[in-house]
Order: sequence, then C-alpha cells, then structure tokens
Amino acid sequence: HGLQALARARTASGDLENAIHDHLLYSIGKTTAAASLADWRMALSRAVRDLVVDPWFETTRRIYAEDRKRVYYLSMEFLIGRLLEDAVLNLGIEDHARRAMYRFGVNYDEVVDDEPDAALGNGGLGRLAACFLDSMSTVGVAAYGYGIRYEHGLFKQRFREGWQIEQPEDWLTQVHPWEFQRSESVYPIGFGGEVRQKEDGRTVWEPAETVLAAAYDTPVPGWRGRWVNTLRLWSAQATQVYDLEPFSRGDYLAAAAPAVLAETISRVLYPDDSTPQGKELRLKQEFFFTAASLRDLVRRFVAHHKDIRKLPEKVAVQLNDTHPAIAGPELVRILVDEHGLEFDEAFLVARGCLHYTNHTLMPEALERWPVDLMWRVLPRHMQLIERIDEAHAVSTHAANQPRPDSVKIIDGGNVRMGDLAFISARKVNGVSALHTDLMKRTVFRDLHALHPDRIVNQTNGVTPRRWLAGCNPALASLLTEAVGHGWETDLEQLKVIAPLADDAGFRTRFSKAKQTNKDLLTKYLKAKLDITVDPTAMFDIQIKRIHEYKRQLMNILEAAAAWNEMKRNPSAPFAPRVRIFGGKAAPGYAMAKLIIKLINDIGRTVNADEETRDRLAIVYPPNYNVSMAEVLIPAADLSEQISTAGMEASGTGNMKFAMNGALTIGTLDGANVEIRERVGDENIFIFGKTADEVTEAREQGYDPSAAIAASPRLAEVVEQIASGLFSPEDPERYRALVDNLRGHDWFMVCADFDAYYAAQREVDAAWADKNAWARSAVLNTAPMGWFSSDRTIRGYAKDVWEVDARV
Ligand code: 26M
Repeated sequence: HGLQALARARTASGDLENAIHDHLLYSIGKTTAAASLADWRMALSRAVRDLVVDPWFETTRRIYAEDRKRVYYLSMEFLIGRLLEDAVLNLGIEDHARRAMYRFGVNYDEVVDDEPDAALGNGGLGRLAACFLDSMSTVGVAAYGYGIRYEHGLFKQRFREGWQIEQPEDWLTQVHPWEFQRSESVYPIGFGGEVRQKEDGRTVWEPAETVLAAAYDTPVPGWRGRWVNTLRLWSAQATQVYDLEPFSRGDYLAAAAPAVLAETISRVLYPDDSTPQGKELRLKQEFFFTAASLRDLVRRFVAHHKDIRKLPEKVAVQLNDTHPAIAGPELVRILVDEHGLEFDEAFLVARGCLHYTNHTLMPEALERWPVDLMWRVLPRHMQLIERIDEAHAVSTHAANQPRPDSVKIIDGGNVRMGDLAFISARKVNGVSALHTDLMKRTVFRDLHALHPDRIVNQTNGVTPRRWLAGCNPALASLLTEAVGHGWETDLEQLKVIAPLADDAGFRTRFSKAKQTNKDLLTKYLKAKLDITVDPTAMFDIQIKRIHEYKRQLMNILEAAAAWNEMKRNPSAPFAPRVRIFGGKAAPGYAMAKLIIKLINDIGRTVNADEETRDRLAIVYPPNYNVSMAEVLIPAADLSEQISTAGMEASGTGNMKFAMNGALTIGTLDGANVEIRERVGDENIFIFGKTADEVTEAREQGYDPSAAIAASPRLAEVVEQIASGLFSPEDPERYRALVDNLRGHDWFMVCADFDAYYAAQREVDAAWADKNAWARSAVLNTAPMGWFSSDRTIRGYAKDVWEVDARV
C-alpha cells in the first residue's frame, strides 16, 4: 500500500498537488490566496510526510514479522538540518514537488529554504548521528535513534564588530511538521532520593523528584522510501502542570515554578563540544534520555519475548560517546531491581547489549562526574557503579595485586565515564584507523591489554544522498550520465570515473559543475551578506567548530603571511583566493572567540587593501550551520583539514569536500590518512608533523619561541599582531593569544607553520595548471565510496551489532 501511494505520487504530480491543497485548507486552515511561504512549506511537508507513513508501517510490520534484532542509537545530539528537501530527494519526487508548487505560483526553492535547521547538535558527533540515521534506513537496519527534543538547538551566531555574539535558537516556535507526538509513550524518570533495602532482600530506589519523558517520533525514510526507521526524541514534562496551593493564594509564579524547573531538562542543547562543564543539569539530561530510551526498548522486548536474559539476541544499543554511559548502571538496575536478576548475570546481559563509540582522546574532553554529585542525583546508580568497578577488578586481577589507577572507574573523587562505558560495553570503537590505533596506545592502553578483542575500528562516513546528490545537483547529474543511477546507494560505483580524469571533455564538464556551484555561492554571499567575491578565484574553505586543535589560527596567520609576501613582492605567483571561514565557538571558550575576532580583524585589514584585492579576500559568514555547509562544500576548490596530528579523531567535513571534488590541504590526522590512501599522494597536499612526531616534540620540550625565531615570515606576522597592526583601536587585544603562541603553543601552530606555508605555495603552483587541477579533482571524487556512511553502517551491522542489513 505504501509503495503504491509512493508510485502514484511519482507518476502523478496531480495527486501531490491535491494533497498539498487539502493540507493547506484542512491542516493549516488557509486558502491559497492567504497562504504565506511558511504555510506552503507546512502544506508541502505534510503532503510529503503522508507518503512516508505507509512504508513506515510496512517497515514496522516486517521487523515484527521477522523478529529482527534492532539497533538503538543513543545520542545526545542529532544534527539533522532541514528535512523537506531531503525527504523529497529520498522519495524521488522532486520534479513533482517542483511542478506542484509552480502550479500554485510558488517557488519550490524558496519554500525549501524557509525551513529552519533542526540544529540539535554541536558539530561532527551530532552530524554523524544524522548521517547514520539516513544510512540505517537506506541499507535496511531496523533502528531507532533516541535523543532529546531540545526546545532550543545550537545558538545563533552573529558578529558585532567582529566579535561572536550568541542568540537563542527557536526552531520549535513554528510547528515542526515532521513529528508525531506519542501521548501513550510517556515514562516517569526519577532523580535523587533514597535507596532502600526491602525485607525480601530487594533493593528499591525511591526518587525524590520525578519528571516525565514524552516521546515525539520523526520518520526517517531511506532511499526511495523502501525502509523507514524512527527518530524518537524525548521531551521533559512536569508531572503537575501547576501547583494548586500557591495558585489559589494568588502566587502564580510559585505555582508555575515546579513545571518550569522540570521542563528545563529538555530546554536547551549544551553548546560546548569539547570541555564538559560538570553541570548538574547536563547530568540530568544524560540520565533523562538514557533512562527513557532503555525503559522504552525493554518494554518493546518484553511485549514479545519471555526471557529478559535473551535481551542481547534482539537488542544492540550504541552509545554515541559517553553522554549516555549511564546506560550501563541503569540497565543493570532495571534487570536487578525490576526483573530480579542477580547482579553478575544482569551485568553480563547488559554488556551483551551495549557498545560504545569514542570520539576524542583529548583529556580535557573526557567526561568525569564528581562522586558527590552522582550520589545526590543518582544514588542507586552510584552504588551499582561501585559494584561494577569492583566486579571488574576482581575478574581481571589476581588477588592481593594492587590495581593500576588507569583501570579504575572511580578515581580521585570522580566517575570516569569513558572507563565506565568501556567496561560496560561488548565492543568499543574508534572512528578512524589512526584514532583507533591511538586509543589502544594511549587513553585505553591498560583496558585494551585486559580486553584485547574489545576495541575495533569503524571509520566514519557521510551520506552521499545529502552531501552529494542533494547539495550538488550539477555534479550529481554529471555522475549519473557517466555511471548511471545506482551510485546514490553504492558509492563504490564512482570508481568508474577515475579513468575519465584523463578525458579532456569529462574534465571540462567536471570543472563546469564546480564553476556552477561557485557562481551559486557567489550569489549567496552577495544576497545574504552583501559580500562581493570573484567566482574565478580559488575558493579555499575551512568550516568546523572553532577550536585551538583545529588550528584556524594557523590558517589566518598563513593568510597574513601570504599578504605580507604579496606586498613585498608584487609579481610573486600567488593564486587568487577567496579564503572562507565558518564556524562557532563555545560561548565560554575565550581563546576560540579571540581567534574569531582575529580572523575578522585581519579580514578587515586585508580586504581594504587595494594592492592585493585581486589576489586575496577573507570571508567569514556568520552562523555556519548544516544548510550553509550544503552551499559551501560543493563550491570548494580547496578543503582545509589542518588539525594538530593525533587530535582530530576522524573529521567528516574532509570526506564531504573530497566527494564534491575539492582537493585537501591537511595533516596526517584522523580520516585524512585514509583519504590520502585512496586519492593518492599526488592529489592531496599533506604537510606537517605526524602524530608520533607531535608526541616526540612535546616530550623533548618543544619551544615555540625557537620555531618563531627560525621562521621570519611567522615572526613578522606574530609581531604585527602583537603591535596592533590589525587592531589599532586596541593594540593589546591579542596579548593573551600572542603570549600563548610564544610561550606554550600546545597545538604546535609554530612548529607546523613553515611546512603549511610551503604546502600552500604548492597549492598555488598546482592551481596554475587548470587541467591538472581538474584531473586531481576528479580523482578525489572517484574513490570516495569508502567514505559513504552506508559502508560505515554495514561495518557496524556486521562487526559490532550482529544485525541484518537488508531492505
Ligand atoms: C559534553 C559535555 C557537555 C556538553 C557537550 C559535550 C560534548 C558534545 C559533543 C562533547 C563533545 C562533543 O562532540 C565531540 C565531537 O563532535 N567529536 C567529533 O566527532 C566526529 C564524529 O566522530 C569526528 O569526526 C571528529 O573528529 C570529532 O572531533
């Protein structure tokens, strides 16, 4: 029935037109004459959503009929962006949607563009979860995404005089037309209180406070709607809408307070993506969605299966980082306190279901929760964590042997969530070959020695639907001409275009597609920001969260050094470039915010220089998000992936750029290593210290001031910044930044600077030969099959979850 409905919509745009019209009238309550752009978007979204519902039921029916093992992907973040365009693309009904809107006299592109991003994530980790949802539906894994329905997603970024200003995001003030509220799926989630021992020996946790977790479901259609999974997000609700006693006294504020407090749990996404703050509300968010999700999946299992000990046969839970690591103790608690299992057996059952993905090795980014806070908020879980720690110690260590601190979950008054997740999980994975190797050698060295089969690698990937077919129709249609349809779900097919890199006609068409995208970006910058750029210049782009380890600072320092050289030597062969930056800093990350200001200050100075205007422009559009990425990435010539080696676990932007035919300048870090293996050394610009060399330099007592003294170009730029050349109104502005560079430079900007400058000059030289550049661009797109998240998901399905991947 569902597929029929879909087929009908595909063959008859008239049906879609009628459905849109009906929704406008009867769901939105507007006439065609009175409808606003948002009304049209709601009507179209509802009509498209209708097409997903039957295949959604059909998928559910099949999962039950086949009694499939299900995957539960637990993530604090799902950075899904816009849904309408993606659903239309997946269903293959774009022509019909366009035509239908055209008949109503409405511009389809404007309708699609009206949708706010669902920005329920900070960056790579959240976007990875979104790509995985798309791929799990495309390859046919029975899966639920579980997360939080934040009322406010990631803050909006503005610049005021070049400084970042944060403003609240409010995507839910308009109706979210894709979701279904599930009033029947509501669970009470407890916090605090006491743990009591009953006469019959059972333990019960009596929480002091209870908040309701209410389910909202968004269908996730895969390619051509053949399989539809569910994203279930939890919203916090008060058990009582208001307090009657203060209300009748006329104290309306006091009457509303408890509800406001309870609902705060799902109010806003925490905007830090590397330094956990140890805030009680964050801990409550983590427990809230983890507990609700486990309750939900246990209920689903128990409805059709008798023996709870068989849970691992039907359930695979993936913990996206340690944020849901409380799942270990919570599942043990459910099994022991509610299902009567012995602790040892309960722990084995729980571990049989749980898997943990690590996304970073940076010590300051690893979650630790103070033991006293844990006792206060989650007393029963704290007991069980002690028990898990003890049981692990007993099972892995000879009696009377002191055990190293490195394998203790509880250490120095903190619960180390990484160790808890590792010990609670059947499999633990890193997100690139290099990162997984470093996990074994550094943070998890001792745990790896005790459990040598537990750590596996699953290199990240990105969905080629959104990140190629959707965002780059110009290149997509060329690829389809060259290899036929099919690459959208089997990206390895792009290999076929590799030989065409030597075909002048193909190269020309490939370059034409790139130019089309650059022209579109040029128009976008003009329309949205009133910035004029030269669309024939090289578009050199670094877009990602602002972090010291990602080294946007090195990029802007090199831009300033290039500018100096241009002025000194006007005939030097610099390629004309537009250097584009995009990204947000965590609101409390002072150095990252200062780097933003520096980029804007140097940009202001350089862009005002008429001498160099034909060769260098610096552009930093505010509020970089998924939708902006969809415009920037297809237009890129050069992709900047320049993190300090060993610090970027994988990166996923790097994959999106290469897929869209950009060449990478980068370090041997994360998945860059695997990109180089595939595109070949000649088609990528690799520079700088390796991860092992970084470690060695630090051990030898790295001295940045020596590196600065040895590099006249770097010394010049640092001096210019220190003397206030770029900030004449406040010459001291960059004191902290300069002192850090000269005295500390943990991320080795100075150590890698000269190698980076030299690599950029190689880029300039390569740009001069447009034919060779186009050849390299083709050879970047061709081998990107490995970086499809479909490949990643098949890897997890086989090596980690042991589930079917079959539509
Ligand atoms: C933790 C506590 C409180 C608030 C926020 C956090 C938090 C949120 C996100 C911490 C880290 C978060 O994300 C880290 C992240 O995005 N890591 C990136 O993951 C990508 C997907 O695996 C990798 O490609 C990137 O290399 C890695 O930096």
